Amino acid sequence: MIALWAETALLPDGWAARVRLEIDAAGNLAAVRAGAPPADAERLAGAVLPGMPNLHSHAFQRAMAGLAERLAPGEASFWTWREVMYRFLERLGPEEVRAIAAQLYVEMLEAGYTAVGEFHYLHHQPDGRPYADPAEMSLAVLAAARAAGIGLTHLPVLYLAGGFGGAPPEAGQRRFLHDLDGFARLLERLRSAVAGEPDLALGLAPHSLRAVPDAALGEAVAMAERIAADAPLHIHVAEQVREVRDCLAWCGRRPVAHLLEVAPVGPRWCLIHATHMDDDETTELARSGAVAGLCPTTEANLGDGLFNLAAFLDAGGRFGIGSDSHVSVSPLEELRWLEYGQRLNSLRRLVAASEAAPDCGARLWQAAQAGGAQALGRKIGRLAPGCRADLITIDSDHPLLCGRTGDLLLDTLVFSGNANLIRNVMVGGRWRVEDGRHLERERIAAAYCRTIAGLA
Ligand code: NGQ
Ligand code: ZN
Repeated sequence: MIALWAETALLPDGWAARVRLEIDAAGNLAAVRAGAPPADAERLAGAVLPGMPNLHSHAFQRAMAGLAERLAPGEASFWTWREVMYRFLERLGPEEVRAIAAQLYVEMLEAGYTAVGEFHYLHHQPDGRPYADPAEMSLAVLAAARAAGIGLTHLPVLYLAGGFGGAPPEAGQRRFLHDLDGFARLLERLRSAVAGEPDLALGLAPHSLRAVPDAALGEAVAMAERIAADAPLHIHVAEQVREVRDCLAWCGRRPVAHLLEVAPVGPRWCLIHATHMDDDETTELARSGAVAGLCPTTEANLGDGLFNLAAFLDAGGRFGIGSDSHVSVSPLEELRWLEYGQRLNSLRRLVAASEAAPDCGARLWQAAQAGGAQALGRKIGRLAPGCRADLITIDSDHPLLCGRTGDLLLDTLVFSGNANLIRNVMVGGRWRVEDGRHLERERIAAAYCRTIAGLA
């Protein structure tokens, strides 16, 4: 049993003073008490928050940051970026994926993310044949999560087609493809690979409506149910205007409307990039209880468009954040971009705030924490008994935060926290970051740099 004590901490009901946290041997919070004396507990400096879930990651793309910012002849679009990305991944095998993911997860932890949803589709060898062990790439991702000590929901991706209506896949997509039997075997294998590890979980991700025809989507839902009744289901849904157009041409419905029609979308679902929705789709998605998986820095980088946040929140919608392509690895930047996009577009301020939650930064942070935890299907995102002991401490001594407490501290952190103000990070009862530095930072960074140098 470990006991921690903090001057102030964000609990499910709001900020509390003099908080004692007891953590059991399995890494779960056993007791959380406000108004407690420090007694025998380890005293934490600064304010304590639950760690932030990062609900959408393609880990390998971290090593591509900055490599798609040079104009080639013609116009640059999401689709030309995707070609660059397909060429980049040709050079990656299991060793590379493990080194990149470990480095990324170290950076995530230092930035305050304590859990990640890894939307994993780089399954096979460059020529499309499975590795000797067909789960090899997934196992590399799990090994990276263990090495860095981040909580991980592994979301193996089902990918069958190159476009709506079962269009044939492109050559660049052959590493992603399975038939349904092969995919079911992969899932079985991964079930045992994560069993007994409380910081690892398994879900499933049909890549998109483009890549998974309706009938197979039904099969995917059935397979998820065999993992667990509430296993997370993630899907890319309506990121690009062209995707919406193509979907309309194919089935007569917009992507979110179509998904809501053909799949039992509910609280265990996470719709990544629900960017382009009309008003009906926005309220229907909110009512479904599913999480909108928003990735504002990637969506900005790729020229996707803006999510309709105000209407979605008004309808009671839930959202979480992901760093997706990892062009940026910072929950603060995701939340800030989410709000600033809305302000620039609507010529208003404090779009995410409401009468019940007037502090904009605090509302964004807490909503993303709850939505992210729901989407990852693990007991995280709350400092409450039974949840994983995943927490971060904020450097309240930094001049920027001088005199700031409670929701004003979160408002300041979200909108003005540029220097990293996160000091210590714990996952499942173990400290992984101390004084702003991951305990394995040097070793993991050196392995990453060696691997990347070998790619050139
Ligand atoms: C992905 N990424 O799977 O990595 C996608 C691009 C696609 C983002 N959408 C590929 N940001 O959607 O076909
Ligand atoms: Zn994605």
